[in-house]
Amino acid sequence: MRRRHTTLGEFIIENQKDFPYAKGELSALLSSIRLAGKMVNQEINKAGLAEILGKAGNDNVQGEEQMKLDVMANELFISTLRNRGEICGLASEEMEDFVIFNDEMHQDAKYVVLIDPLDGSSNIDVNVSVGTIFSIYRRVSKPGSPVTLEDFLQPGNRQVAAGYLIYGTSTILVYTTGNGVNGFTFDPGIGSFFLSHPNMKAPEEGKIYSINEGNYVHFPNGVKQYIKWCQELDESDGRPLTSRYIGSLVADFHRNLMKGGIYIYPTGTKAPKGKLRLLYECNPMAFLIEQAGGKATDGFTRILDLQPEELHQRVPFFCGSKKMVEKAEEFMQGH
Ligand code: P6P
Repeated sequence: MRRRHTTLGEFIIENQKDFPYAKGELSALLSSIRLAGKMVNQEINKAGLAEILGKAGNDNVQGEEQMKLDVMANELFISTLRNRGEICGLASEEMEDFVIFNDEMHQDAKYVVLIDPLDGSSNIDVNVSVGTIFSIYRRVSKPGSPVTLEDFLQPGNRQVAAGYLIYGTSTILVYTTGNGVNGFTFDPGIGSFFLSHPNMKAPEEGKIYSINEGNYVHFPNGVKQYIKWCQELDESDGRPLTSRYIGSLVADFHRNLMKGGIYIYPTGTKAPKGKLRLLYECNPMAFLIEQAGGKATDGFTRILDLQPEELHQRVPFFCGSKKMVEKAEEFMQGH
C-alpha cells in the first residue's frame, strides 16, 4: 500500500511525548487551532461569493479599517478556542483588550493564546495570500483565577508554541513547539492537513529582500545603506539581490523561510516604532525563524528577548536568513 503522509493530528499526538508533563492539553489546543484554520480557510475561499469581502464599517484598535473577514476570523478563533477549553484567555490584534474565559473550566486551563486572526487582510479583496499568526504561552498567574495582563506580556523566549496558517495557492499550517518547524498542507478533498514540509530550515544566505521601498525616505540610515548594498553589483556574492514584497507578512515570511531571504519593517516617520506588533506578529515569527536556523531582531536586540510593555506594542522587525539579518544589523549598528 502506498505510504500516505502523516496527518497533523497524528503528528501532534506523536510529538506529545516531547512534553513529559503535558497531559494532552497542548495537543488539544493545537487541534482547536487546526479546526479554526479550516473554518477560516473555508470562508476565505468563497469570500468573493458570500458578500463578506470589503470593509466591516469600523476600525480596529490599531485604527485600521476592519475587513469583514478580519472580524469573522477573529470570532471563529475565539469561539473555537473557547469551546476546546484549553486556554484561560486570548488576546487579538482585532480587540483592544484581552478576552478572559472566566468560567471554572477555563480558569483552570494552563495556556493563553495571542493571535493575529487575519494578517494582510488589506490584500483579501485582490486575492493575494493572507494568514493567521498564533502564539501560545503557559499562564504565569495563579491557576483557578482570571487571566491577567501579565500572562500576555511575557517575552517571546517563554513561548510554548507558535505558528501560522497561510491561505494561498494552498493552505499550509506551519508551527513549532520548540523542536523544529514543520509544515502541513490542507487537502480540501479529505478535510485534513498532511505533513508536507518536515523539519523546515531557513537557508543561511538568501538572495531576496522584502521591504516596502516606498517608505525609503522615512527609513533610518542603516536601512537605506543596507538597501543600497543589496542593489550594488557584486557578482562575487550574487548581488544585486531580488526585491520581493507581497505586503502580507505571512506570505513574505513563508517564501523567505523556504527560499532564503530577509523581511524588514523598520521604524519610519509614519511608524516611529515600526508597524508590526511584538506580541502576535514578531514573537511567533521570531520563534519559528530561530527554530529553522534563522534570526529575528529589532536591528539591535533579539526579538524573543524583548520585554513587552503593552499588548499592542509595535517594534522594528528584521527577520529571515541568519547571515542576511546579520548584514543588515551591521549597517544598523554603524559598522
Ligand atoms: P505596508 C499587513 O497589514 C501587515 O501587517 C503585514 O502583513 C505586511 O507585511 C505589512 O503590514 C505591510 O505594510 O505599510 O508595507 O503596507
